Amino acid sequence: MPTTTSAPEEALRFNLPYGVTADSHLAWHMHMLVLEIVAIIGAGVFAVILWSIVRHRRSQRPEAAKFSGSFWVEIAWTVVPTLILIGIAIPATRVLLIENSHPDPKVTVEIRGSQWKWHYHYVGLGIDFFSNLAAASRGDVNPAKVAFYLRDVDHPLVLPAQEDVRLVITSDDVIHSWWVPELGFKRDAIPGYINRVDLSIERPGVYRGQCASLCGAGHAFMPIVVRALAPDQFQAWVKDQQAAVAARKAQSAAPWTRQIAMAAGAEVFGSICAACHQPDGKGVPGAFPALDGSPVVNGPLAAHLKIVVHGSPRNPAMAAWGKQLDDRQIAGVITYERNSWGNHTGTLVTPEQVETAR
Ligand code: HEC
Ligand SMILES: [Cu+2]
Repeated sequence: MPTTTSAPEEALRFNLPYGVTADSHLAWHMHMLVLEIVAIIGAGVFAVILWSIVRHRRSQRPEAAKFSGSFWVEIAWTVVPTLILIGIAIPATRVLLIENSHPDPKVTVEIRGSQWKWHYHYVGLGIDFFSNLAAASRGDVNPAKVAFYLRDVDHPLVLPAQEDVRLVITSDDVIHSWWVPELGFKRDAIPGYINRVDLSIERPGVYRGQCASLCGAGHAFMPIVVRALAPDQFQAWVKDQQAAVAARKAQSAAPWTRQIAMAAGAEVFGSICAACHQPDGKGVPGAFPALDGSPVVNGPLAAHLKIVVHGSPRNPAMAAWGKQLDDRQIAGVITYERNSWGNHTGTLVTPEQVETAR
């Protein structure tokens, strides 16, 4: 089985994608082999059916022949399918063995699925972020006017091309599935269980996929975007990210002001909460309550802190964000909610208040 980098002629629009990893090419060739065998068998079976219909039509042979049993037919229809299955099993096993033998990776990324976003953690690099549905696909928009409607994210998974990469995949809540067709695999993200995939992407580019396991109301809203960069560009990206992390650390030592709280809150709200409560805070009637004008948001702080930190006891969609966000992020987002849209409580929530509420 050859593993060339460019798609052969047969890789037409409606076929399985030829992909950009060795595994996807192996899977593609396996798929073509089986497709050819199946096509030949199909043609043979239909030829016999057609021939029988024509040959034994009523005007030719009204009387059916009466016989039973045939030693050689029994032998043939046992032996021939067995040989076909063995003929498929040998190359298929070879592909599986090749796919499971990989060198140690240069980069390892831990992927966690959660309702309804992906969390990427670059092991040992100190880089960590959530990947959410892009804002342009949210709310009441015209899909025809949005490039990559429901197929774009705010922060793509950035990986080096031409280098060995390991992905370890798990979930924080229900079963999700991480699937980018051009990478040639799909792996379930299962809570309490870690699935591993090793890959090397042949060339830089943007590869898109989505969650492939029905995981609740927001299943269609957790796409995947992989941006593969040339190795030196990837190193530059890692440096940038690490500098940003350092800058954020330095900033978190700065005094907590209303301006800083609102900025931190706007970022958290836009990347996480807006998916359900909508960017304008109006929610989705019947599914997600409006925060604009909400009695909780405009009422006593304790109850507001409680639902954001510990989640809703009635509806698991409103998760315990205390587990995913730090004190400054939660203080920020609550301050933001209490002072945005039509809400003018004037409250400035501090990280210390969040810590006490945990
Ligand atoms: C996956 C959807 C989802 C996301 C994301 C989400 N929420 Fe909620 N939220 C809900 C639902 C559903 C309720 C109603 C819960 C109930 O009925 O008890 C709710 C209720 C609330 C309430 C109470 C509002 C009221 O009037 O009862 C607040 C405040 C709130 N959410 C804040 C947030 C914040 C802050 C974030 C982001 C950190 C967030 N939510 C993210 C689904 C979501
Ligand atoms: Cu999912």
